Amino acid sequence: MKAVYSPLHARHDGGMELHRGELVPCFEMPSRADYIRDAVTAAGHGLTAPRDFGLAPILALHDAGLVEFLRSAFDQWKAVGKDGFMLPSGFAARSMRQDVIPPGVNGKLGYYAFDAGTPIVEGTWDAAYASAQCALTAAALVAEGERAAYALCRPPGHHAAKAAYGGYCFLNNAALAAQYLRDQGRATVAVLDVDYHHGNGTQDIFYDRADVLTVSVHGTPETEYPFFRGFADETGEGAGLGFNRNFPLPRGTDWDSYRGVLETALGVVAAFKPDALVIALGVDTYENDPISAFKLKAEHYPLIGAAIARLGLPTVFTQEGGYAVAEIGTNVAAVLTGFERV
Ligand code: OKP
Ligand code: ZN
Repeated sequence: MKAVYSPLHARHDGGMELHRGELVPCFEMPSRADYIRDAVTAAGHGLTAPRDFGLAPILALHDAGLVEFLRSAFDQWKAVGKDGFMLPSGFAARSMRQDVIPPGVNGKLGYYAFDAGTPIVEGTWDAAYASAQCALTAAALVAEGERAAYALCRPPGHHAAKAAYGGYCFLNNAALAAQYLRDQGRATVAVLDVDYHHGNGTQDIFYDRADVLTVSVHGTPETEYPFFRGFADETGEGAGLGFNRNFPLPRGTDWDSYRGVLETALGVVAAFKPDALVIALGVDTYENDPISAFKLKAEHYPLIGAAIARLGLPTVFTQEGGYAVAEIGTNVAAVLTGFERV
């Protein structure tokens, strides 16, 4: 399948994240995309550049204030004499006002971010915008008749909510792909998130809608990021009630435990009878991932791809996590190859 790739991802670089009490170089680093690009190319998936769909699809899903902040954040940072990377230092947690949008850049960081692990650098907007266009382009390829397409999104997107960013994510690439397919006449779309971390942003964006089913299989928020979303009792609201499903799994989950839950999640997707599918594809379920705790091995990624393919749906893959950098490319390519062999 075609792999949509932009070199602009590399502009998002140089940030540090607050990780378990220490400032460390961001695990979500540019070399991730280089390894993936090389591996998917070697596996025969041709690279293609993204088209530019502009800001309209982004503003259709995300709060205008968030988008304007992401666009101008680093300029605001420079205007107060700062350089390097931006992290928030205070959040609107319980007891704080939720209705105040602070006028200053440090307050806005805390208003729009939900963690201190997602640095903004000078090139972050350019990279996030290009990443979103990669997802939209992959969705367009599928809308135009391709069986499947892969968006090599970096930065990732599945944690980005309507009006909040975090978890290395700024714009929700998988949601943009799903909405694009809806806008092109697919009446119903499912998003299945197989990243190690709960896809809280995608859940948030579609939580009150019945036309887009969101399903996520992930490390339990009882111990795993993002901690405050991803529980099994989050099933949607209003018209969307019953159209969100979460499958939290404990640390240490191996393939023997994972495979059955994946089949259950795929069964939920199949029962919805969607017209198209978006896979939020993280390979941080890998046994050697430095920030995750599942035990999947390289040999299991083709099986995941094949299981997805058996749904028989037009499918867009968006790249999400995966931080065992040297193995991320081969694990991603293995999913795509496993999919195509069915
Ligand atoms: C992104 B994706 C917070 C650090 C927590 C966040 C992990 C984000 C994973 N200070 N790290 O789902 O792979
Ligand atoms: Zn993840």
